[in-house]
Amino acid sequence: MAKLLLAALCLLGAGVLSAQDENYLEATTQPATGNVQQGATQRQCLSFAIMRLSNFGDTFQTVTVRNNGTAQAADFNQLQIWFDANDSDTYEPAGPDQLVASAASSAFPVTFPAFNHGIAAWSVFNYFISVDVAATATVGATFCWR
Ligand SMILES: [Ca+2]
Repeated sequence: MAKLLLAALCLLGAGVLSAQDENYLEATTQPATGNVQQGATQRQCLSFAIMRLSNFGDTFQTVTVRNNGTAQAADFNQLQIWFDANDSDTYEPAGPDQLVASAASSAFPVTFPAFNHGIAAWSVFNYFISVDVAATATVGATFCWR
């Protein structure tokens, strides 16, 4: 009976491996702490990667951003998601990195409107999130992204 159970577990394990179809969020990172001028646009504030473990592609469709700092909706105009199109791990909004979606300012957490960005099979796609700081942002307000 023990041998039969072991064989059954091995088959179950093989089945799980062959049916692998998952996405993983790799560690998020923030730029070094520093000051940002009022009215600054497209300032990188967060980066993350999605690792796709599957023989099939998938579609990335939403992001929700939280702020553990003191900045409020009036302190920024919009957030944007950028795809690291040249896989350089460097934020290059002037090109070749590509704008994926924009979210207008609102109270945190900010959820981006639905978008569709294809992720290839067996890949790691890097993304950046940028902020447009309001010209009238509160001096001393902080962004601490999650
Ligand atoms: Ca890049």
